[in-house]
Formats: sequence, structure tokens, C-alpha cells
Amino acid sequence: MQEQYNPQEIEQKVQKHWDENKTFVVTEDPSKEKFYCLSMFPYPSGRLHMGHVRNYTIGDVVSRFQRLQGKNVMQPIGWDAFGLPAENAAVKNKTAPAPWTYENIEYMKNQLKLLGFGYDWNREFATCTPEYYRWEQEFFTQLYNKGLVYKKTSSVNWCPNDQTVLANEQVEDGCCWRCDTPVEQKEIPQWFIKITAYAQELLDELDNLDGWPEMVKTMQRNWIGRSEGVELTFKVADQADLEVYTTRPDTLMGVTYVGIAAGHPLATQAAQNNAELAEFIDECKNNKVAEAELATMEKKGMDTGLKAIHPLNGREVPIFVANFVLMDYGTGAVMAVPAHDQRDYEFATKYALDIVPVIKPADGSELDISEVAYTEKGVLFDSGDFDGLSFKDAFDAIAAKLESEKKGKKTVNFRLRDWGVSRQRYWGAPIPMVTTQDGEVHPVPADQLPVILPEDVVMDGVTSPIKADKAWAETTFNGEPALRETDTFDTFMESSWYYARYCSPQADEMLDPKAANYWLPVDQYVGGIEHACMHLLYSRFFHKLLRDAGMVNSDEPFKKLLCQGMVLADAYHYTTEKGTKVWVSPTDVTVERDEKGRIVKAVDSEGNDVVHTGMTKMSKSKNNGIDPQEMVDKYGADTVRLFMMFASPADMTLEWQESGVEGANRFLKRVWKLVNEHTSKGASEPLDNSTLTGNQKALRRDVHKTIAKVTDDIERRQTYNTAIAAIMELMNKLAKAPQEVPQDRAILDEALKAVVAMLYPITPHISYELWEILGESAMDTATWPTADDKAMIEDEKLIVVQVNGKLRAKLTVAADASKEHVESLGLNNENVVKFTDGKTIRKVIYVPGKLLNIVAN
Ligand code: ANZ
Repeated sequence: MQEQYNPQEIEQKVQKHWDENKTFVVTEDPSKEKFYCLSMFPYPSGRLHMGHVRNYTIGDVVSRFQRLQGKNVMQPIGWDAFGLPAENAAVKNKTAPAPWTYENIEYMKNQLKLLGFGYDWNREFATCTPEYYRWEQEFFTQLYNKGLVYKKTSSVNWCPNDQTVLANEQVEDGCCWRCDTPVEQKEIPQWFIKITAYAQELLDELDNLDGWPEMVKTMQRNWIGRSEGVELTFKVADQADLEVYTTRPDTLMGVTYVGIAAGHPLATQAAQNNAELAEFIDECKNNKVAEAELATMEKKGMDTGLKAIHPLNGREVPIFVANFVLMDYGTGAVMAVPAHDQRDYEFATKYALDIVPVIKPADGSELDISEVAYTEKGVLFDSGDFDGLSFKDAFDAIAAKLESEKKGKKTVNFRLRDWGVSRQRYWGAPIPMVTTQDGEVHPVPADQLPVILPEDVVMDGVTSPIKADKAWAETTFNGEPALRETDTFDTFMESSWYYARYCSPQADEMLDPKAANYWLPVDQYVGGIEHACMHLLYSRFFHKLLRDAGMVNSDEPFKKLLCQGMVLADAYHYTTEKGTKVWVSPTDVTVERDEKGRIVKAVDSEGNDVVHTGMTKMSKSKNNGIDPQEMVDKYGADTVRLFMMFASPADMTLEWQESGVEGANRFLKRVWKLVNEHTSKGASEPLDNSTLTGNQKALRRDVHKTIAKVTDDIERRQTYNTAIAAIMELMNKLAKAPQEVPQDRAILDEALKAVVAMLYPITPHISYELWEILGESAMDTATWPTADDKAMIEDEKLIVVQVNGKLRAKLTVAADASKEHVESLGLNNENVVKFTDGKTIRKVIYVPGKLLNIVAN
């Protein structure tokens, strides 16, 4: 037995034990209930950061808890290993992305082990290896054969100086990050997967995801953006018909012009003999706008000179190219109703176009469009046969009329676009397609997969090595010369199915359906909210593709989702003479606080006064990241884990405070001390319930109530912080509990075992060690403590007696005492009588087991 808690020694020993015994390696066992717990796998950037530590600690707590519940728990880990940072690092360090990535993986793997996460390391893989991406390549070719993949030209960021495509992150303030040249938009052919074919299902099934945070579901619903509207036709003299999509057919009689996107064929047509218009179109194309900016950006347009004929009243309206109309939404054309749409209103005001109101407020109030459009749904007027109709009735009536005249029909539209998976970068999985000399594209036959990405390359920082090396692309297809696709997949491809590959990571096929169907769906997924849309939607989509390919039999990949909050830390800076801000790491700052804990002075290690800007997300730019490694070295992994789980609810932001870490460390020392003091006195005798005194029973009641609360907090409420608080409270009571007679020791023995077991998911190393010290064996296969219902029953209750709202007496009664009995005891209590004497008792209210309230005057 050891006097001092020595985390480094214990953690090393226990981790070695886990490694050697392969404690967390699992296989399919149909006789056991399975539990698949997954934390989003890391990008191997070099070192773990606190965000990782929080994410992985939560996942590990869930996994270990489920393990003690007797389930067959799989918790895998791997590496999301492709991506742009590796290319940048390779250029900077004059290496290739592959060795940089593999080195980082080795380093971070060791860091994960030092934190004691219970992973099944046999399932580890990195997505940048051909053993992984070959299945993705094969699957892509199958999707192509099913018609779910197509090629289309689409715009990319283009640096005309470097002659290269830029990723969005490489565009800074509209300019190339390398040479500062203004970035242009360039149309190039790219590959798309038809996620839109699954839009309705992706939307509908959100309703079944009870274990997902409402916020994430809402974000996905908005991202998918289903809208119901009408597609209708405007005739254009001597031109093809112009289709528009509207969600407000009720406003049809208020149309005063039609807006088309710069990329619309009609715009191209009109620009042929109109140089000014052609120039304007070019300008629009180069200004890529995010959809969110559409509402606020300056509205610009130009008349095409063409006229559209209104489908119902036959009037001619002008056709404008307008910068707020998107080419790839709806039909790329809008019927503009300036009186009732704000964008149209601003545009019409600017270009002096007519504004014709046709909707008025349903409540009879005055219509006012002198400053802004009236965009509410109301009642129609000046709309001929449709006057007086409400939105819903007008929608149906106008749609029916258009339909009967073959001028339009109801349609559903989605904001969701097909998934563009081509990237013009090197460090990604090659897209397995070839082009023969006749210009035809073909998927690479399965027996020629994988298309391997060469790893031994030299990066010049501009051109992808597989684009620079012409020989790489040369191949044959059916004996004929062909060229390979030199674009690589979006790295979201790899992260869309890794959770499924973990079920059979070595299988000589994409998935072993038996293993996949045993483990899937993931029971608990843990990760950052920043993935609410892209990753979590693409994975849901991929799961449905896998299902439709017969590989899995479930509809959704993740049953429950927990999005952990960000980790924040204090940020400090000073300003140099030249006016630049220098951010100073919080570990280099000494602060003075006032009696309320507010910072009154902060100085860095060089004596500079620094300004405290509050708690912000740990980030490089604010230099306020705390290195987990340093914390583990200083306090041990268990302390870091405990602090992380205790400092705030898992889904809320966590404020990193070293004083809090020290507090967590002190708590573990107290647990260590109490267990050791207890066991140093030798074995305790068995518990004998029948002989316990009132105080002993009360302490046992606390123990079992704590077990019940902690179990519920961890399993159902997922409020790990309150579970830990309850354990801490119990520990305080145990530390004060008398140790005079043998049954005192028997109760403490039971209580300490419960405390150690309940702490195990959170602080597994110290628990492992203390469990042995308590004379038990193998914590990892122990069972979670169960609350004893009988121990929780109170045989006595304390009743507070009030007279006219003031406390006058406290009564101890049997827990099952009747209302009448408690009332009579209360009313006859000496002190109560003093305040009721001579008065009339008006009312007696009894709150069972708690309170007796007497009203007298
Ligand atoms: C006429 C109208 C009148 C509209 C009115 C709105 C209000 P959601 O709900 O997002 O589907 N629209 C259609 N295609 C567009 C495109 N390619 N680029 C920009 N805007 C486009 O939006 C549908 C509405 O957005 C449509 O309904 C159309 O404007 C516009 F008082 O048509 B509306």
C-alpha cells in the first residue's frame, strides 16, 4: 500500500496491463448485448488539443460505463488522414504529405494511450492507406453504374497567377493566399454524387432520431431546405420558354419583371449582341456569393431587352439579369414581385421598375409598402378571379389554373445540392475514373483497383504532384490508351463510412455484412457541433447507400448523438508600439484578483502588462491553447479527465481553469487517502443490515441514493458533472463518518467500493488500483454497483411545522405515519400551541413527508 497518490506510476502500470491483456479488444458475441460507442476520429495534425481530449474523454466514459453494465462494448479509433494541412506542412518542411502524416499518427497514438482511452487498437486504420480507400473507390464506381454519380462543370476558385485551383481556405479576402492575386471563378468538369435523390428520406428520418440534439436536427432540416412551390412558364418572343420557381404563386398578379441568373442560357443568348451585358454577366460570375449574403448584398442587374409574357394576364414584363438570382436553385429564374419580396423591392426601386401590390393584411389593417415590401401572407386583391382568397386557397387555385392551362405545376424544391466530390488537390483518394481518346469516361474496373496515390512525391506548393507527373495519368482501358482522372475525393468521403469499416476493418470487401449488422448502428456518437451538417449528413446519406447496396440492414448510422461544447481559456494580449497585438499564453501570465475574483492586474513573464479579453475558444490565433500533454505530465490523466467531465455539462462550453484542475487532483488524493486508511486497518467484517443504528442506516441510505442518482445521471441524463458532484458529496460524508464499531467499517467498505466503481469510467487508472487495494479483482470486468431499494427506504421523516408561514417546530415521525397522526402531533406540539392559543385554526395543509402548514387567526 502506498501513502501518496502517485498518478504517473499507477497510470503507466495500468495502461501496460490494458495493452498486454488487450482488454478492449472485442469480437461479435451474439450472446451479449452490444454497444458501439464512437467519437469522431481525429485529423492527425501533430498533437492532441484539448478539444480532442474532451471529445475522447466523453466517449471513453460512456464506453466504460456500458462495459460495467455487462455489454459487449466496441470503441474504435483511427485517423482521418487525408487533407490539405498535410500538403501545406509538406511544402513548409520540404517533405511529402505521407511521412508527415504517418509520423503524426504515431505521436498522437501515444498521446491517446497516455490518456488511458479504452480503444480496440486492433481496429485502427488511417484513411490514407489503399487498404481503406480502395473500397470507397469501388463503391464510387458502383454508384456510377447505378446512375448516382455524374460529371458536370462547376465553378472553382482559380488563381490566374499560379494557374491553380484554390480550396476555400486558401482564399483570403478574395485573394490567393500565396501571391495575393484576386481570385477568379473558373468552370471545370467535376464529379457529383446525387445526394438530392435521398433528400426527402434524409429529411423525413430526422423525425425518428430521438437521440439527437434538436439543434442538429433543425440545422439539417434547414440545410436540406425543402420548400413547396409552383414551377410556371413565361413565354418569351422568339426564345425558348422561361421557367420560374416560386413559393408564392399567390403573388402572381403582382409580377412586374422576371430576374434570371447570370449563368442562365437566356442571359448568354441575350449577351451575344450586347457587349455591355456580356461584361456584366462576367462580373457576376466572378463574384461568388454565399447564400446567406444574398439578402444583404447590393442588388445589381441589367435589362436584357427581352420581354416575358405573363402566363395569366398576358402582359409583357422586362427580363433582367440579376445578381441575386442563383443559377443552381430552382430554375435559375424568378418571377419578381417587388411589392411582396424585399430583394425584388430593392431591385425595382433601384431600376425604377413597377411595384404592384396584390396582397393585403388579413386583419384588415392598412397595407403600407412605402418603405419596404409587405412579405406576410395575407389576402389577395387586384388579382381578378382570385380576389379575397387566403394564401393557402390562392396557392391551390392558381396552381390548378396554371395546371389546367398547361402553364405550370406544383413542385417541391430542396436547397440541398448534389455533393461535389472532386478536389484538385494531391493528398486525397484518386477518383477512379479514366477518359479514353474518344472523350468517353469509364469507371476503373474493380480488378484494377485501387488506383494508388503515389506517396513518394515532391511538392512544389502549387501543382498537385499527380497533375504535374503526366506519366501517372497514362493508362489503358480495354487495351486502349486512356488518361486517369487526376482529381482526388473530398475528404468527407472517407469520413462518411469509417464508422462502418470499423466493424470489419480487415475485411477483404468494403464491409462484412455480418459484423456490420451486429455492431451497427452506432449506439453513441460523440463529436463537435461544427459537423452538424456536412459530415453528419453525408454519413447518413452514405449509410442509406450502403443499405441500398445490401451491405447494412439499418436506415441510420447513429442512434444517439452528443455534441460536446468547446473548450475555452483566458486570452491575454498587449499592443506593441507599432500597434500590433501580441497574444500571450495564459500559462505565461500572472494575475492579481480582487476579493470577488475579478482580474485587476495581469503581467506576462517578461513583465509586460497584458489585457485580459475574457474566456474564448482555445485557438492558435489567440495563443490560448493549453497543451494536454503538459497537464497530463503534471497532474496525471485521471485528473485531467475528471476536471473535463466535472467542470461543465458535456454539451456546454468548458472553461479551462488550472485552479479547477488542482481541485480535481485534490479530490482524487482524498479518495486515495480514505481508501488506504480504511484498508490499512485490515479486512472489515461483513455487513449485517439487521443490527444497524439509525445513523448507520442514514449513511447507507446516502450511499445507495448516490448510486441511483449517478446511474441515472450517466445513463439517461448524460449529465456527468452532476454525477461527479454527487460522488464528491458522498465522499465528504464518508470522510466524516465515525469508525468506532465494526459495522461502521462494513458500511464504509461497501461505500468505498461503490465510489471507486462509479469513478471508474471517469478516472479508470486510480479506480483500477484502488479496486485491488479494496481486495477486489479486475475492475475492467466488474459490474456497475446497483442501488439497493431497501437501503433507500427511510423509516423516519423530519416534518417541518409552520404556523402562518413561520417555522415553529420540527417533528420526527415514522415514514409511513398517517396524515391524521402527523396533524395531531403538530397541533398538540408545545411550541405550536403557543402560537395558536386563543385563535381559530382555519386550515391545516400537510405535504406528506415534508411539511405541515397551519393557518390560524
Ligand atoms: C415570387 C415571390 C414572391 C417569391 C414573393 C417570394 C416572395 P425558398 O423558400 O428558399 O424555396 N427564387 C426562386 N429561385 C431562385 C433562384 N434561383 N435564386 C434566387 N431566388 C430564387 O425560396 C423560393 C423563392 O425564392 C421563390 O419564390 C423565388 O421568389 C425565389 F412575394 O417567387 B419567389
